Amino acid sequence: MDWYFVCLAPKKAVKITTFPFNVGRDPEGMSAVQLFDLGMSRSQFSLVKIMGQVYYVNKTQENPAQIDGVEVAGKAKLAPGIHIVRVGATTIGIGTDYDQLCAAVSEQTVEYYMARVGGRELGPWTAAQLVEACENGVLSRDSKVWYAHDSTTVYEASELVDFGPDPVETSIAEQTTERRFITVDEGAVVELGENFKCPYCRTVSDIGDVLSVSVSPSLLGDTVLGEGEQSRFAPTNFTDNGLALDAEGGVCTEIACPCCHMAIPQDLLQMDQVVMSVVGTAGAGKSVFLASSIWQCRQLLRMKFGVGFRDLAPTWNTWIRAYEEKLFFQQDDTKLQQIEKTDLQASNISRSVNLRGESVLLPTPSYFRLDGGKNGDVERCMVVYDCAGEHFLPGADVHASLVTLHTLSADSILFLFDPSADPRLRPMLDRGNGTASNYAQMQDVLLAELAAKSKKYMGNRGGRKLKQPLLFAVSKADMLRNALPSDVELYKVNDAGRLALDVAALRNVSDETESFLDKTVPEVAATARDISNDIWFLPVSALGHNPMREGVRPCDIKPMWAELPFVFTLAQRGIIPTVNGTL
Ligand SMILES: Nc1nc2c(ncn2[C@@H]2O[C@H](COP(=O)(O)OP(=O)(O)OP(=O)(O)O)[C@@H](O)[C@H]2O)c(=O)[nH]1
Ligand SMILES: [Mg+2]
Ligand SMILES: [Zn+2]
Repeated sequence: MDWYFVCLAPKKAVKITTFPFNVGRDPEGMSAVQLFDLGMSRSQFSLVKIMGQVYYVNKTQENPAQIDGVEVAGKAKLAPGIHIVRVGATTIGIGTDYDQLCAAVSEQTVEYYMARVGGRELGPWTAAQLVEACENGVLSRDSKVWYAHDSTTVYEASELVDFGPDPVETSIAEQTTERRFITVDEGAVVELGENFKCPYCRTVSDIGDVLSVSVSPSLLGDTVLGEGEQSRFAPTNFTDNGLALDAEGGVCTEIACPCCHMAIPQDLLQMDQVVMSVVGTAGAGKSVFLASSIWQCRQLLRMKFGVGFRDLAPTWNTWIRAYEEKLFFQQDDTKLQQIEKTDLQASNISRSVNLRGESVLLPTPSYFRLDGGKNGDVERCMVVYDCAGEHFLPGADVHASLVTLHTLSADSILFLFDPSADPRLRPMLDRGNGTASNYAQMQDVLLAELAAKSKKYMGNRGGRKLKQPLLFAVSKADMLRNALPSDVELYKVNDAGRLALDVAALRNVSDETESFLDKTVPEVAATARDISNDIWFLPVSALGHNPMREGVRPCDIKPMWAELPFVFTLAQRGIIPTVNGTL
């Protein structure tokens, strides 16, 4: 009897010839299927055969599966016939009758899709709507399509929908006009035909559609960015070495997003992005934490883990540089320094543009180049955003303000929970000599709002769950030093003699922190668990002590695990090694 694995979104059909057969985001072994579903673990489940019987074995505690409508956290016997397995946002058919399996899965698959046609994003569509759009010509074979919850992997429509046999190849090579871009230093040429995601408006575009930024003074004024900016244009004339020429013959080296017209670092087009979003109510410590953690990453990541962490190019990272300078780079480090409260319209971390006749606020991230890593071959761009706490309040709609949209598709979300803003924790705080205080705020509302937005805008059919890991950090943990774990060694040398993240030790820290929160602020911990299957509770302190209301003296700053959320994110992506378990 043969067993089959069928999945329609993404389209995969496998006759299983070798057991165990492994499924996950990054499964092991030769007999395996990889599914890029963030609601799944790297190693989600295995099908094993014991004495002729096939069993489903869930390999992770985090994401239970539903098999034929019943939740399975461990093992289940699969009788011959057909079974529908739902895990993450993916629907899978496993069984012995291939045709019946395909029919059953297509009935069950209600995954949502987005598509891009003529510069516009369409969707979310169900699988049936996607097929319809292909049949009635809205989408063509090579239209770009992606899952609403994961726009980092973009497919051509023909990879997901059956368009019938390939048409006869026509010679299109002669018609295509050659376009290429060269980096400013005339280094690597960026290949066309690939996609990139704009870090400002989050639109996925073909690299070939990227605009150039004019340089000639007479071409000042842009339709989207306003009078003060050079116009953006689709280049048709180039210098011999491939640089675009503007209408006045000026040689242009800068490029811009075809949708929001924001200038984009050229290097970004050649690199995979790792997006980190920091979320928290006003005064939770986001800006201070970013300053401290990025400063720590610059110092520690190469030294400890062999991962280079530096500005992609200093021109792009003005706000984070200014934050870091305040806290860590002062001539007189005994003078009080203050990072200003981030304003809703703050011009350092956001910018207003005119998109399709509507005024919209876009975030301006900082970019970091990561290199080296576990096998020495990593080159990624870490994209980091800061926001004002008020941006996350219910009603701050993502359509008018795209400043928080990155959170929904970020690779990891760092939620900073401020113990000094919860009246129940205040009596327990050890404030030392510091006088800084914060207003009482309902912080779990923000988490619930985040999950609701994720559902609304990302087509998260699974309900309230986020798709990416949630790092629930108790910020300002210096004030809870006696109640939360702090003196734990989280980095350990692995068998290869390299420093690695100790997953078991991290799990202990997380469990201890979680049980403290369960005892003191139970509904906050419960809301966090409610919206995430992959959640870690970490105590962090950007400053290591409680500062004065008027500011902090740089010489007093002793960060505690400030780099940890970054180390975690890089370890989860295989860039930093792990010991005692996997993430
Ligand atoms: N005890 C202690 N206090 C901190 C720490 N980090 C920040 N704070 C305090 O928290 C205040 C607010 O920090 P910010 O980083 O400005 O908060 P934010 O989340 O960026 O706030 P918005 O910009 O309003 O959204 C600081 O001025 C400090 O007084 C820390 O590690 N320990
Ligand atoms: Mg701030
Ligand atoms: Zn854009």
